[in-house]
Amino acid sequence: MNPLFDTLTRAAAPGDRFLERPDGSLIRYGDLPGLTGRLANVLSDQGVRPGDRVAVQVEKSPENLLLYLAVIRAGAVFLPLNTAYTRAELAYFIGDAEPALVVCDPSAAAGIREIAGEARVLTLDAGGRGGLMELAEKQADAFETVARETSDLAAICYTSGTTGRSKGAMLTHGNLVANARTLVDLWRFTADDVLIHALPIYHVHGLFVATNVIMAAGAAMIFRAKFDAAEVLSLMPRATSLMGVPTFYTRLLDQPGLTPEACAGMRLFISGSAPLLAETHRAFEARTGQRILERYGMTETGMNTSNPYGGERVAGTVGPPLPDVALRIADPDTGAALPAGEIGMIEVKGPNVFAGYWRMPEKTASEFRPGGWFITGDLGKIDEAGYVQIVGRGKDLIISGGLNVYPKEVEVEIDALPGVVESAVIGLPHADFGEAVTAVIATGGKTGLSEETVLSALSERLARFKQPKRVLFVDDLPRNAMGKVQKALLRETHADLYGA
Ligand code: MLC
Ligand code: AMP
Repeated sequence: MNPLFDTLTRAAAPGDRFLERPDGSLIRYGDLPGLTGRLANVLSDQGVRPGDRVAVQVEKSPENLLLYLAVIRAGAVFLPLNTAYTRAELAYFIGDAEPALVVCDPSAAAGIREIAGEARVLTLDAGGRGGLMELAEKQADAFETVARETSDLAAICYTSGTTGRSKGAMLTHGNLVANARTLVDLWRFTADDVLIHALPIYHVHGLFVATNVIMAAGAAMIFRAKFDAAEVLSLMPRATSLMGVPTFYTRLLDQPGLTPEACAGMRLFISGSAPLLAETHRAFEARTGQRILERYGMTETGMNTSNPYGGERVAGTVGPPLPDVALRIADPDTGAALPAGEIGMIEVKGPNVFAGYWRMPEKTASEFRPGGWFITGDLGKIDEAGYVQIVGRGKDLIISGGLNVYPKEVEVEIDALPGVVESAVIGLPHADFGEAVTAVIATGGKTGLSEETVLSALSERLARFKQPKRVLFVDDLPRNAMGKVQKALLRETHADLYGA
């Protein structure tokens, strides 16, 4: 038994559609044993053994997804990496995870070989071609699926941390299977569904929520390399569902063609990864007659709460906990459970909760309370109807277009630049990305440092989405009586910077 591979590949009949490529050609569920078998044979030939990590930084393609399935089938651990990560960032991930194999874009291969250490390096390009697929073509279809326990690791997904050091969240077969099955039932996915898949597959939303749920239901997806609002709108008549970050929905609202008729065949629009403004929820309903279903999760836990399919989907809330997830609101300092209606730390427990941070037992221990409650870092409350409302973040986190940016990571890079006394990185309201990363730099009254110099210095060091959209200069940063930088004041002062 291989819990995750079996769950993903056994729900459909062999002739059922799995994935429609941009050129209209299809992969059917019956093609998967051969396609993943060949890739799993390559992995085995390359020396990838059960439990080994396979790090993958490639453009989104159906072959990228097949590689994910092959890694799981071979009993190895899938380690997806955002394509925006720079070489400096990659060096850390590879050093920390010690993968047996790294699969990357051909344009990055030479650089990655320099930092790959013992790992083998294979290539896969945006068109699904490269060294990996050339080797796969020479392989046999047959591969004996490696048996795994539910407690075995299926994936490691890196998330940034408050300290600026990324942590690898270890997700087990059991975590991913439990969450996929729960969501299939809750959101009523069946083999008749067709999902427009326009999210990246290097983060849990596009990889586990979208792909795993669709496959566990034996449903189909229309697969696109990236989100394009006009294209997604044009696909709706052939689809039943869409999963996206709030930016998808604000960009769809800018499309004049977004009408009730255009979405008449769609039964479900799901949003998550960042707060969906109640205003967006209402505007979308006014334009389409459909209420977006908002859910809440994170890399470490998969999905925790969801607005109901049948019941009331309440704007500005993320709904009740999933049926198999226990959720409580606790005092952030003491961990004592708080009564309904009070604001505190959201803590969760359930089969979805990860197995800890890779090689960081102390960090793992500090994120759990006695009794096994995982501290999410999100602040919220539960209303009388049992719906969870997220009211803020205990963690100093910016979410831009559904991607997390920890200010510390950006500040460390800025502070290292000549002429910088110190910096504060904050998220400011932005109409497209929800929040925009913004740097406020103290120069101590000296001049000479420009926005361009700072941005160009950061471009080699940080992924594009982490780089500030604007850089502001001040003589000194505002501090409170305790000497702490007043980020709230900076956010207030510059709230209108992007006119959102
Ligand atoms: C792209 N850019 C971003 C950005 N995405 N900047 C800040 N934040 C982002 N999210 C940069 C580009 O590099 C480009 O830089 C410029 O902004 C404009 O790009 P664009 O063409 O408009 O962006 P686009 O490619 O359309 O991407 C926007 C997006 C994408 C929102 C569609 O970021 C996206 O798909 N986000 C989803 C992320 C996701 O999957 N999150 C889930 C994490 S899991 P330049 O060089 O042109 O200036 C999770 C758990 C859970 O959170 O609960 O789900
Ligand atoms: P990540 O580390 O990328 O998995 O991001 C997880 C974080 O995204 C959570 O801890 C929340 O802060 C945020 N998040 C996810 N879904 C929602 C949502 N529906 N509303 C508000 N915040 C969300």
